[in-house]
Amino acid sequence: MNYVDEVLERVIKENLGEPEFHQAVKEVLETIRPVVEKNEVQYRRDAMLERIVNPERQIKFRVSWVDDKGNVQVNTGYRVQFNSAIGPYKGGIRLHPSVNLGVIKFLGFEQIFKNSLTGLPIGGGKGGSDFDPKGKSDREVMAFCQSFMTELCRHIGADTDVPAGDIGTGAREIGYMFGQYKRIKNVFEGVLTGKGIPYGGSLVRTEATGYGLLYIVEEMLKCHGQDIAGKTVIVSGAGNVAIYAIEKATQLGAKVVTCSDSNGWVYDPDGIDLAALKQIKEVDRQRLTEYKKYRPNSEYHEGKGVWSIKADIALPCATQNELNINDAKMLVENGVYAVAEGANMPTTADATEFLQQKGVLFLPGKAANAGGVATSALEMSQNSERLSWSFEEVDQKLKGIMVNIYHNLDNTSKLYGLEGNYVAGANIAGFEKVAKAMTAQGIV
Ligand code: NDP
Ligand code: 2IT
Repeated sequence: MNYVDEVLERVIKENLGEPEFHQAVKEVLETIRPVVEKNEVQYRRDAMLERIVNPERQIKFRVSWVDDKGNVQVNTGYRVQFNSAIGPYKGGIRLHPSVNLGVIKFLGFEQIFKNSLTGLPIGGGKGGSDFDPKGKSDREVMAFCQSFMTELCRHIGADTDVPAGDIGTGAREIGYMFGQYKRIKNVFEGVLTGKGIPYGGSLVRTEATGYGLLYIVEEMLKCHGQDIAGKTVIVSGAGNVAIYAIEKATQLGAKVVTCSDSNGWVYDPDGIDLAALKQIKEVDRQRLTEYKKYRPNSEYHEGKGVWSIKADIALPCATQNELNINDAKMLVENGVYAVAEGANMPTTADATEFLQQKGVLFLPGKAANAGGVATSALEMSQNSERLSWSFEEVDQKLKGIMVNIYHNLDNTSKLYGLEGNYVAGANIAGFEKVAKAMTAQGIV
C-alpha cells in the first residue's frame, strides 16, 4: 500500500467517531500525493505524515459555572495544540453545542496549513466548548468564559499558544477571557487576539476574515479577466465572517442578495441592508426573522436555501458541510462562476469535486478565510512592539497577504501540473513549508 493510503487508514482506525477530522485529513493527504511521492523515502524515515496528523498535545477539561437561576452547569472545554513547527499555536475558540474533540481536531488540522499560507510565523491550534452562548445573559457568558480560562490559562501564553474568536466567540467573549487570564497570571500580554481596541486589539481584525475573503476573490477574478463590480453574490451565515464579506463585496460594487442563520435565510433582491443586519446580529443579538421589519420587500424562509438563488459568486460563511452535492448542482445549473469558502470546510468533499469538474473557480477555506488569522498575527506583532498601527496600514497588509496567497496557490498548482486546482495548490504550498520546518527541527 502506498504511504498516503497507509496513513489514511491509520487515521480512520485511530480516530473513531470523528468524521470531520477524517474528511479534513483525507482532503489534505489526497492532494499532497505528488509531494509525498517525491519525498517518500525521507518522509517514511521521519514518519512525517504520522506526525503531521497527530496533534502535539490535546487538552480536555471540565468547565463548571453557575447560571442565573443558581444552577450549576457543566460543559467540556478543549484546546488542541496541533503543530508548532513554524510558530506558537494559533487558532480560534469555538463555542457551539456541536463542538466535540473531532470537530476541534479538524479545525486545528486545517489551521496548520492555513497559518502556513499566511506567510507569518504561526503554528496550528484550535479550541472550544459545547457551551451555547445563544440565549445566555451577559453574566452567564462571563461566568462560563472565566471558568473556561481558569483552566486554559495554564496551557497558553503570548509565545506558546494564542487563541482567538470563532463561531460563538466574539469581542465580548474574548474580553471576558482576557480579563480572567490577566487576573490569574498577572501578565498583560498578547495571549488572545481579537481583543478590543482599548486593550491591545488591532484595527481591522473584526473585519479581516470577510474583507480578506473578498480581497482574494477580487484578485482571482482579476487574473481571469473579470471584475467583481456588478456581480451578484450569495452569502450564507450572518455572523462575523458573513457580515464583513457582505460589507466588502458591496463596497467593491457587487450586490449581495442573501444571508442566513441556523434557523432560516433571507433573500433581499435589492441587496442586503448591512446596517439592518449589523443591528440585528451585532447589537440586538436577534434572529434573522427581524430583517423583514427593516426591509418589507425581502423574503424570509425557514431552513436552508441560499444556494438556490441565481448568482455569479457563492460565499459559504457559516459552518462545515453546509454546501452539499445537491447545492453544488443547483449552483452550477444557475451558472455560478466562483465559490470561495469564508467558513472552514463548508463544502462537502463530493460537492467540491463536482464544482471543480464543472470548471467553477473554487477557493478553499484555508486560503480564502486566512485573512482573519493573518490579521491576528498582525495583532501579535503590534502587541510585541507595544504599538498600534492605523486602519489603513493593517488593511493594506491584509490585502497584500491575500493577494500573495492567491498567487502562491496559483503558482503551486501550475508547478505540479494541476493548474486551476486551488485546493491542491493550498494544501501543497501550506504543507511544504511546515514539512521543511519539521524536518529541520528533527524528530520531535
Ligand atoms: P459567528 O458565530 O459570528 O457566526 C456564525 C454564523 O453561522 C451565524 O450566522 C450562525 O447562525 C451560523 N451557523 C453557525 N453554526 C451553524 C450551523 N450548525 N448551522 C447553520 N448555521 C450555523 O461565527 P464566524 O462568522 O466567526 O464563523 C463562521 C465560519 O467562519 C466558521 O466556519 C468559522 O470557523 C470560520 N472562520 C472564522 C474566522 C473568524 O475570524 N471569525 C476566521 C476564519 C474562519 P446562528 O447565529 O443562528 O447560530
Ligand atoms: O478559523 C480561523 O482561522 C479563525 N477562527 C481565526 C483564528 C485566529 O487565530 O484569528
